[in-house]
Amino acid sequence: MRPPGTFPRLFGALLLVAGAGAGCFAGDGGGSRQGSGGPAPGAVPALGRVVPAPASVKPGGTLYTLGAKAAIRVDDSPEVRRIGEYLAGILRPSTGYALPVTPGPGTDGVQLRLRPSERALGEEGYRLESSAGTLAVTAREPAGLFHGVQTLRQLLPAAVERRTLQTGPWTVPGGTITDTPRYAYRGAMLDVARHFFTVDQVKRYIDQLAVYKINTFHLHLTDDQGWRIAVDSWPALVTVGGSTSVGGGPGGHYTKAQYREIVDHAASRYMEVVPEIDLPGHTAAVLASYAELNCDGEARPLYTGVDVGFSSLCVDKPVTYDFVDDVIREIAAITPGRYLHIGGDEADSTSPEDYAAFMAKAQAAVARHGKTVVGWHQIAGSEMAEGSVAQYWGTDGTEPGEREEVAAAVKKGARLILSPADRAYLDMKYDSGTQLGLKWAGLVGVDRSYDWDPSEYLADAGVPADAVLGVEAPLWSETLTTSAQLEWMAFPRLLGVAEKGWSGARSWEEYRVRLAEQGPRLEARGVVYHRSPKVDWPE
Ligand code: IFG
Repeated sequence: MRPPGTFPRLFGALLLVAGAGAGCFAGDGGGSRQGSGGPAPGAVPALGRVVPAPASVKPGGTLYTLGAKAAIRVDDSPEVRRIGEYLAGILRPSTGYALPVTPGPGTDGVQLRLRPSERALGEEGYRLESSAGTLAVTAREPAGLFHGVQTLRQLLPAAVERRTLQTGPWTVPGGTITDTPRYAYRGAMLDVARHFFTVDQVKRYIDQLAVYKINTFHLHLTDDQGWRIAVDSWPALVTVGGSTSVGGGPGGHYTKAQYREIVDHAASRYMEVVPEIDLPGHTAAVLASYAELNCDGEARPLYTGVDVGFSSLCVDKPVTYDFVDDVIREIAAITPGRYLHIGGDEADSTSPEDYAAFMAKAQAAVARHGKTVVGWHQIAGSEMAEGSVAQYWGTDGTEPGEREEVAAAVKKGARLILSPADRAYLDMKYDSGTQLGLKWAGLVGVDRSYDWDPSEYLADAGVPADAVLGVEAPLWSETLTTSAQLEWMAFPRLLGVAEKGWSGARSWEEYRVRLAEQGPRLEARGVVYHRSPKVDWPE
């Protein structure tokens, strides 16, 4: 349980004044120039200076230079053409080149080609070939082409990311990259309940995640302080439950059309949206919206603090299950993805027996409406539905018993998403100077955030590597209200979690050289990021 407290309004004023420059939210004065050793930049071949690290990098041959007359040559399919236009949208403003997206054959210019016969590339893999006369990205599936485009943009000079005309030359190191992901689930979560973020703010975050091959976007839509998604059968959830936020500021919510806009935008970046309706705890906004959902029939006041664990739906009332089924039915109907997250965390005001009974019914509702259950790992304390997924958010200090409960669920077939709070929680303070964020899981610097191996992480509890679907980086918003604040907390640690998901575990000393090169690229894209003193950021 985290200490009580409210979101000091001071932050809003301070941070507005500070603006969006990197390092403006830190007490540590931003990055330092001197490094602490580690391999010289030369140790990472130019072709391999990509995050996440590609599976296979074979530098060689001559570099490719993008010329003013180049075309982007694509298969004659709407989806590949759209990926071509996405790439053109990145390259045209900075190069000033026309870069027509041209369907049909032709090997000059940049090629984006689907090769269904390339089975080894799988759902998301790609091959990138660069030489004097060729720059080609090939993949078995469109998602692979899209990920290959993210690698291509990182191999071009950082200035290519700017939206104004830059001087070239626009070169790509020579060689071949063959790349496939280690894990199928590579996620990032945004808490829009503690503080609301608009559709455009969410789309901006999605676009930043796509650069690092994140493929799952978990939207934490409901919590004690706010219900953020319209439900036709229970309208007061947003008119009352969505009317405020942490600190008592303005609330907000998505209409179904706006939620669909987010889902479609994520899909255009090959990201699956996982909506979370946190139950039976974290439900103060629900209990304030509908008197009948309270055991005593009395509506509760809206809650704008930051405590957790004090709320629970009324497990004994049949109307609770009408509510649960209605909500799950309506959210499932507007969610094309496979998963529906039902939370299950910090239900400290629900007895274990009631929790198990509630979770059995809630999971049945998810299955009834055609989705696969995801829950925070406390769900392992109930009978987990067939094929369901537990999202582990423990820390190095988590009780062995809790880890064993998760391992027992895995033995019965549950799968895991790993989000260790003292590694992957992007709302943890970087260091003692960090003004934003929380520290209940400890201070999480960029190096500590990178210091774990998903395949081994729960091995001592008996969890085999193949039980891990992947990783996810949650960003909780108790202390965050603007995109600049989200970005400063998320970047650069998100890059390390994305690498865990795509590349698996690698050495910090090698990674920190590649991470340093991402600084100018983040800056060129206008992303606010923490210039951690643990990284030798270039000038
Ligand atoms: N734990 C709570 C979140 C949020 C978080 C902030 C989970 C699963 C602490 N539950 O993380 O609601 O308050 O770091």
